[in-house]
Amino acid sequence: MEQLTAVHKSSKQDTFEGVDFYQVDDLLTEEHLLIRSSIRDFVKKEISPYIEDWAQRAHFPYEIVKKFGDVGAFGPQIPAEYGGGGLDYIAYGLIMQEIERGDSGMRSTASVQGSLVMYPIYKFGSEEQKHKYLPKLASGEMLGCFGLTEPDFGSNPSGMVTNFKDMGDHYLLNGAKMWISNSPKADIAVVWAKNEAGRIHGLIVERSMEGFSTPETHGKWSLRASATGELVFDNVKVPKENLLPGKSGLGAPMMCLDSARFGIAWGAVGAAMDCYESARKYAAERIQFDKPIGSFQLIQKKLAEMLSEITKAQLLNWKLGKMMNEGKATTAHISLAKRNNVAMALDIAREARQIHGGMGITGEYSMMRHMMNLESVITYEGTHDIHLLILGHEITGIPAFK
Ligand code: TGC
Ligand code: FAD
Repeated sequence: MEQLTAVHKSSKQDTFEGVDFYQVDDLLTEEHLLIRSSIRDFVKKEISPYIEDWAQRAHFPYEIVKKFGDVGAFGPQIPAEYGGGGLDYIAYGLIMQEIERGDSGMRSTASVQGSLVMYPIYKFGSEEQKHKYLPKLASGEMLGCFGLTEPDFGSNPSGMVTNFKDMGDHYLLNGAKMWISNSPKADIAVVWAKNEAGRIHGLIVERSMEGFSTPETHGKWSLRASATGELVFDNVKVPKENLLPGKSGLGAPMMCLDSARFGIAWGAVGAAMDCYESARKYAAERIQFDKPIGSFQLIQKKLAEMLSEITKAQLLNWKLGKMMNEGKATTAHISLAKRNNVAMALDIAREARQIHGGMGITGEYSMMRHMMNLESVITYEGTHDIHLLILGHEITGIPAFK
């Protein structure tokens, strides 16, 4: 249970200056660099000093929602006329990278809002829905969540049983969703459910609707500063104007996932950079056998491999971002980056933890928190193996998931 103690502000200074071995910054525009710098400063001021305390107490800092809105972290890729940032996908990726350097749970809050709530409303919503919800979601006046996964349908969402019936003047929604980021605090949920013909549609469900509840999931060892919960629909009357009219079928939520998985591919690099930087500094300072541990070949091997993997992932992200901007990126392209970069970040978090020895298991350093967070990141938005199967399908033309 959350303790009612005052927030403990870390006295440690966040001095992160980036990792750029291959001068990838040369590929970015002035605008990209400015955006990254402003989000980096935001993370140093609003996340780094408090995140250890929030995570230890499994506390979701609701006040961060408005702050994310103010700094432009919600829907940067959504056009400005709806309150979004009107930015390109590389800018969006950089924002996710910087936030996840702070914490994957914080990035979850931002990427769910931008890619899984604002994006479907922008892409498939009516003009009325866009004007009603998008500016408030962009500013952080409203928080949203995305309900696709069910207790019995995770990797296989097409089997979902949550359903709605046409009652003439409204829809009647029944069923349950599980593992939903932001759900306990969300004002609205974009929910995927089947109609009487078994066709999947998106519906906007508001917290105030009778029969709708969002029980919180407790006891997580991962993403502890992110609020996760269920969505329970017990004969919820949903107004007909809350159905997203623009697209039906599994392809609709899958398009949202393409955008969110792209953000995760960038976010994971942020977590990896934070772990690498911490390990590099610790290796220079920690003395064993009368020398800095960074002078030992085995430690140098770990650091060299970390930097190599981060550099490859940065280049992968930049090229994928260009392809997203040009409308050329496919689901398989995005799967490759999400799968590669999250596994890379998890490996780096584990290796960096080892470089810190016993100190690495404490909250004095960030690696253990990143490592546990990344166990969720490697599972959500398609597990590591599901992304491998998406690539296998692309290569062979044969879907192996069923
Ligand atoms: P499949 O037969 O391949 O496709 C069914 C229909 O969907 C279409 N489609 C797409 N359309 C557009 N864009 C895409 N990316 C699409 N992917 C599929 C497809 O063309 C087909 O259309 P039609 O008209 O022919 O019917 O579908 P399948 O049932 O075999 O499933 C394929 C599989 C396993 C790859 C897919 O279901 C999958 O990706 N599963 C993983 C589930 C997943 O990623 N869940 C994520 C839940 S949300 C979440 O985790 C948020 S965490 C957020 C945070 O905190 O940051
Ligand atoms: P399962 O699908 O049961 O998979 C279990 C294992 O079986 C995995 O290793 C998987 O790779 C493997 N497997 C499954 N099918 C196959 C196959 N065909 N071939 C080989 N191996 C297979 N969902 C949302 O809708 N919205 C959210 O906001 C959201 N947030 C989340 C937050 C957290 C912290 C977590 C942990 C999850 C979240 N999810 C969310 C759910 C997430 O997307 C699912 O957990 C994920 O898709 C996997 O589903 P599952 O947990 O049911 O695992």
